[in-house]
Amino acid sequence: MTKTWWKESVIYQIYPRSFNDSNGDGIGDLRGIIQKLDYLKELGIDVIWLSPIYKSPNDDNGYDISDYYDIMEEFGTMADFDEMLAEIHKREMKLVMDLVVNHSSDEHIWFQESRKSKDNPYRDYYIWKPEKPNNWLSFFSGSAWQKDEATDEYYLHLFTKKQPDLNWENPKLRQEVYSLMRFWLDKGIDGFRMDVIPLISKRLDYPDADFSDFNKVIAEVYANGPRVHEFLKEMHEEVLQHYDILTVGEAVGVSKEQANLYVGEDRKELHMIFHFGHMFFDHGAGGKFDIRKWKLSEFKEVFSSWHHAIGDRGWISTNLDNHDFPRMVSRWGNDKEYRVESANLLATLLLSLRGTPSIYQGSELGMTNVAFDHIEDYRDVETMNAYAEAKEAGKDMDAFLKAVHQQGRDNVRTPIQWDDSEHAGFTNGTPWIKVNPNYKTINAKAVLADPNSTFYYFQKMLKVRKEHSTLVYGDYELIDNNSEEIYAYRRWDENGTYYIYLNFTSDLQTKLPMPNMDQLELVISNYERSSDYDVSLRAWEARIYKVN
Ligand code: ISL
Ligand code: CA
Repeated sequence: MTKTWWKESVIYQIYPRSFNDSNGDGIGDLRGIIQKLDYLKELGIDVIWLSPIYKSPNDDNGYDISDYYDIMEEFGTMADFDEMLAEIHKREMKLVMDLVVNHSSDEHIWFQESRKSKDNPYRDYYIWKPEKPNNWLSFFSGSAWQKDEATDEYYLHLFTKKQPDLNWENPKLRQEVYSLMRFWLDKGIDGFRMDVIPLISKRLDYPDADFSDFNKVIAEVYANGPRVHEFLKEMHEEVLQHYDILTVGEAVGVSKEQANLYVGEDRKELHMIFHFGHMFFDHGAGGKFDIRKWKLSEFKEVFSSWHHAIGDRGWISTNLDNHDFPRMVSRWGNDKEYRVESANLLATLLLSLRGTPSIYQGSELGMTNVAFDHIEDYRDVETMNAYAEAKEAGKDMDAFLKAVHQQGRDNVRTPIQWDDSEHAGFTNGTPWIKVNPNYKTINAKAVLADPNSTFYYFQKMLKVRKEHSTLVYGDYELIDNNSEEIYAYRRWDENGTYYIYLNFTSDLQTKLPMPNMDQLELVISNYERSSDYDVSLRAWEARIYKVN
């Protein structure tokens, strides 16, 4: 297996709107990021993935771009950007930008032109049909086709109607994309996270889909279209191969069997993908707000089977949350009495699997989901649309709000809790979305003052990954497949063998599948070690051993 910096790096995702506000307008910004770079350096991450900062009317918080060559006004200026990039590089960290090119904003000049007339030179930058060709639905509720008055035709939008899909069949459009990518790469950025990249090639027969299971439609109809690999190879040839960068595709709808078609080293497409194995698996047939219970054995199976499916041929990136999914500690851990322990256990998992880990902002603080009482306090377009749809359908709205508390995207978009002052020190003004009321106890000031905090555990675990390259490159084997309490696995290569034990319950676990104890040296644990507990695991205890 080839060894390279982007396999050894750890990514930290910044959602700029919610990170740090430097000028009191209630919105996080680039200068706010600059102020916190020393904090990130101290944590020990290598690469910052920045959610979109391009000019945008913010229908979907920047995932609707109206100018790929400019910075969103609320976030700052190009000069701020250049300074931020220089400051990141000065600290020997790297910057990966979000590339959102499945769709643009309807306010992009291309779409403004495109919608004017059928013979406009930009008409073919988007996908227009005289009639709705099928029953496709948007990810964010309602039809995926929107009628536009000027020409009386329909355009495709897989996300909101302010996010028209770009027409990748058009070679001119593809060249535009490659040009804008070069613009940012020539500025010196270190790579791209590619938004919904498996969706760029559409099935040109536009078949009807069966929406009794939306995630199945994504996988079987929207993603992995006939020309997707041709387009990615062209992008690699034209742009990517000329730079020493990290590329990671958001692989919505990509199965583990298809994954190496995107990331196989011989394929010359992407370096790695974020997979959705665990991200959708608690969704019922009715989608994310129709929650299904999961078992630990299923969770383990996701990571095991993805590891084996990719094998030594390709690479993946792993995350346990991001700006679209609930807080990791609330989703996979216990965000009440074992919040700190379980956040640390999840960090142990994330940082001891093969694949480039990505930590979402605030995880290192042990930040949790939020439960606003009123729908008016929510901001996310997905949540708002789904709420309106549920109401229209006469659903039980109290139950729906409860589902939002568990699954809504705003769970991870509340402002970062920097201290216990008003609005958690995020802003001097009024934040664009309310802070989580638990900021008085959960905040950066508090964790930095407490040697036993999540922050210092994450920091320590980041060091462990750096110092033990087996955790990066080694092979992986699950130990006790069937346990619904313990996640245990072995990592090994020519440099050593490691055993990782994670107790995913709030009870003491005594039946550990342990090899000979006196050969084992403890590398890290999220509890103070006490010899009594060598063969048992306390609530949410995590331990890594090295075999001597
Ligand atoms: O948010 C989700 C769960 O409901 C996902 O289905 C999400 O829509 C999907 O992963 C695509 O996400 C990406 O593209 C969207 C944007 O809203 C997300 O924030 C982004 O990560 C459209 O650009
Ligand atoms: Ca601001």
